[in-house]
Amino acid sequence: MKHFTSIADVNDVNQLVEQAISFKANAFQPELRKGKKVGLVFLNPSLRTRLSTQVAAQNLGAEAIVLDIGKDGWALEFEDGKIMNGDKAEHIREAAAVMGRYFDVLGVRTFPSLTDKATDYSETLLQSFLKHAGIPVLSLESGTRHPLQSLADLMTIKEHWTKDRKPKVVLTWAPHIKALPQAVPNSFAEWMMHADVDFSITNPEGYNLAPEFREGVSVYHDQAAGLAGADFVYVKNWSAYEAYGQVLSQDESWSFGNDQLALTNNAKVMHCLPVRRGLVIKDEVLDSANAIHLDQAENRVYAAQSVLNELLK
Ligand code: AN0
Ligand code: CP
Repeated sequence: MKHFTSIADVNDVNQLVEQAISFKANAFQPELRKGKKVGLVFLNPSLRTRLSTQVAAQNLGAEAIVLDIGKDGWALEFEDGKIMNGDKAEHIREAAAVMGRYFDVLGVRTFPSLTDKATDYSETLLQSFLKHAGIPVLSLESGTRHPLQSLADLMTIKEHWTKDRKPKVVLTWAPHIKALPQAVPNSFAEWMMHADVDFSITNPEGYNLAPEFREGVSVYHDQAAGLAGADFVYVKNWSAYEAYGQVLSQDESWSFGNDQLALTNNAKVMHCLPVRRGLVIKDEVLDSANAIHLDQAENRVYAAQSVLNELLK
């Protein structure tokens, strides 16, 4: 594996998940990637990704160094051929190349603008890092995807599923007061489309994901119909893709509570976090035995460890 920016970079998804599960049973193996250096660059906030990736690197004997580039670095210019007489002090051509000389792997978090669909969906920022760093690049969530989250999610589903039929996995939209990226739901859908599960999506009209992230997937605009018989429900807000970046609905009847849970097959309820309690998922569900969001967050360590172990080979 050369980079880790989407499922397309992975040769063997099963092997990556199995390796993550085996790291969970035996996490501290500091001889494996001893002395390697991982740079983690954040253009946006993070709790889990930042901490779990650092723990993962330590477990492998590698060192992770974090740069909050928006706060502590020079303001970056991404456009080529510009005369830089504005507020940007450094070009990505130099910034990424310099970091490429310090580290063995470079992790990057870049949220989408949610204003310019073409720029976001062509992954302009992530592509600039890929082009100029000259070392393996690890997505810590980009404009369109969050593959470390999706790997942890797949691992969590695998851990919790004991029956010998395919689980029914449903991704449901939930309300939020802000415009959030489509990266988490896009990525979850992409990984579920490759997994041995029966996958479908439920979201209000106007909230369909980009066509490439729902190809061959049933989409229900009636949440009750979508949730019927689910074994796993992944709850997430996202902003509209078609009316790009807009909040078209804040309909709290889509908040995930006991009424929704009752429609499922006693489903395990998932969320990537951070979650707004009461709005996205109700306390009655988050504090119940059905909720497995903390397992997902814990598994972020082993997902990152599995990926770093490959990228640092
Ligand atoms: C971000 C998102 O929805 O993409 C990060 C999730 C991992 N969430 C928020 O901004 C609340
Ligand atoms: N789930 C997730 O990526 O969380 P953070 O934004 O806190 O890293």
